[in-house]
Amino acid sequence: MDSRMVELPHLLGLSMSNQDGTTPPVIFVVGTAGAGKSTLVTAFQRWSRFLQIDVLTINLDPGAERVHYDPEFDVRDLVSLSDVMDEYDLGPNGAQILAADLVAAQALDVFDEIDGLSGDILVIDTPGQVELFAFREASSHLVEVLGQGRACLAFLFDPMLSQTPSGFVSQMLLSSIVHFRLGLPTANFLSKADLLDPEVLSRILEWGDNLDVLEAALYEESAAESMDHTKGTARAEFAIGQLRMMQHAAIQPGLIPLSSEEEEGLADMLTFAQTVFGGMADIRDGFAGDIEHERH
Ligand SMILES: Nc1nc2c(ncn2[C@@H]2O[C@H](COP(=O)(O)OP(=O)(O)OP(=O)(O)O)[C@@H](O)[C@H]2O)c(=O)[nH]1
Ligand SMILES: [Mg+2]
Repeated sequence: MDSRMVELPHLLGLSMSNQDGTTPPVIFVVGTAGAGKSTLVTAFQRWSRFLQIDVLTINLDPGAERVHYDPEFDVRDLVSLSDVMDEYDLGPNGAQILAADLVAAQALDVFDEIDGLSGDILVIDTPGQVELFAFREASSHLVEVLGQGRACLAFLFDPMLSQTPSGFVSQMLLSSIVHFRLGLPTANFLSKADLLDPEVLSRILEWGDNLDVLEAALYEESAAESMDHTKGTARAEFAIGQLRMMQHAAIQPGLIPLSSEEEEGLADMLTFAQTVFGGMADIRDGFAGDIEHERH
């Protein structure tokens, strides 16, 4: 679908509003399958409600088995993955792609469901396959319609994949590709941080902060993995070349630890959206102390 043909909701006079009449920021939660996206939406909604922040949520994953948060709109009401598989005789992957396109074709109907609602922030859960969300033209359309020009991305790094330097770099690359595809401000979070030993956690965070340390770790990993040292070095050099390019483009992961289990990093996610788009002044003033307390 050509996004230039899309009639944007604000042009149609539709809009969601905040308590102060402005459009609330929208956070799309993205990451590889099982990275903890849906659990984060649940934890964020629970945590925010406790702080009396009015969080609206949407489920955009037609393949979700269970949803534990309380969505304003659930895409499964519009498209069921098993119906798509039956009707079009597709396997689960083909059905995901078609389902995403079917949903995007009805983006304005999705928007109708949330139009007129008021809330402080909208958090959107996305399908497991991040490449499906990032690479389909359909997703750009949804982001445009639902994001209303106030959207950002929370990209979740999988904690298990992040433990090796090459796994970590792969996720940095994936995050920057998603950022590049959707063109939205992106913050990177290290998901399920509670599962990592403190030393492992601080090593990963250091990789996120200091490319030189990551570079040394990559060389070490390549040398240890490969009997053929030239091959190992070539792989490390490829990764480092990519890193330098990202550094040059000022794309730094600046990884933020996050745990839905322990409600860690949720304030950082809120702060990120506020920093990018402003707004929520009353809430920030009223609850800054609590949020600050939560962060330490
Ligand atoms: N310990 C711990 N486990 C978590 C955390 N967040 C998620 N999990 C677990 O990780 C698994 C996957 O979480 P989901 O929230 O379903 O991940 P998802 O990214 O939505 O997965 P898909 O939608 O299937 O791609 C579940 O078993 C969660 O209980 C966390 O912060 N800490
Ligand atoms: Mg999910």
